[in-house]
Parts: sequence; structure tokens; C-alpha cells
Amino acid sequence: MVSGHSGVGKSTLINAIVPEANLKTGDISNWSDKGKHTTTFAEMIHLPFGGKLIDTPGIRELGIVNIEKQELCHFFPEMRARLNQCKFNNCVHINEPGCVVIEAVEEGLISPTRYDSYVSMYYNEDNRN
Ligand SMILES: Nc1nc2c(ncn2[C@@H]2O[C@H](COP(=O)(O)OP(=O)(O)O)[C@@H](O)[C@H]2O)c(=O)[nH]1
Ligand SMILES: [Mg+2]
Ligand SMILES: [Zn+2]
Repeated sequence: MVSGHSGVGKSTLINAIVPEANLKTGDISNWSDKGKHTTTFAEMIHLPFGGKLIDTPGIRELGIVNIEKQELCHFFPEMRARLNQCKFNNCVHINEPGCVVIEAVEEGLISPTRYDSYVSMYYNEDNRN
């Protein structure tokens, strides 16, 4: 399996080994053309000399592309467990009053690094480049 940051040359490398794979490359320059909901998935290539290779999209593509901001918190179990206790039922746990997720972070019940990851994923969605 080939994994790593988007644009480092994974697909190009596999194409060099197996030209028939004909994988799409050039993620960096084409990034802005990609719709937010473009399905990006891992692809398995059968090597003509035996074995298999799996090309994977970058972490950000893989993890966030089909997640709506509103549902991102559902992927954090420690947040999901508290969601229905927030004051607003459409709370996104960023700066709302009465947010039990933010309270749990302040009380040390949710790890600040996990919450930071949540916030950066929340904002990265519109910032990718
Ligand atoms: N200069 C240079 N460019 C490369 C190299 N490998 C890939 N690229 C370019 O980097 C861009 C991203 O490559 P790609 O294979 O799509 O990366 P992936 O996102 O890791 O699959 C493409 O425009 C490639 O042509 C390399 O070894 N040298
Ligand atoms: Mg690729
Ligand atoms: Zn909340």
C-alpha cells in the first residue's frame, strides 16, 4: 500500500512501475477543480509480475471529502456521546453558548488535542489547497 501526503508522487511512481494502471496524477495543480464531493478512494492494482499494489488518496482527501461540517463531530465518539445535550440542536461546537462539547474540553473530559483536530478539520474543509 502506498500512502502519504497528497502530491508527493505516489500515483506517478505506480504508473512508472505499472504503466497499464494509468492512474490519474497531478493532484496539486488540479486540486481546485475537484468538487468538494468528488469521491476519492483507494485503488488496487494487480502487478503483472505478481502481487498487488494499493494506491491511496491523501489523508485529507480520504478523510474529509464526503463529510459535511454538520456531521464531522459524529466521527469523534467522545463528542458524539454528548451532542444531544448542546443548547442548539445544530451546534457545531465551535463557539456556541451552551455547547457541552466545549464545556467538556474545559473540564478536561475531552482531550484538547482531539478538539483541536476537530476544529482544524472543521475549518480546513473550505481551505484546502
Ligand atoms: N518534479 C517531479 N515531479 C513529480 C515527481 N513525481 C510526481 N511529480 C509530479 O507531482 C504531481 C503530483 O503527483 P501524483 O503522482 O499525482 O501525487 P500523489 O498525490 O502522491 O498521487 C504531479 O504533477 C506529478 O507530475 C517527481 O519525482 N519529480
Ligand atoms: Mg494519487
Ligand atoms: Zn456543541
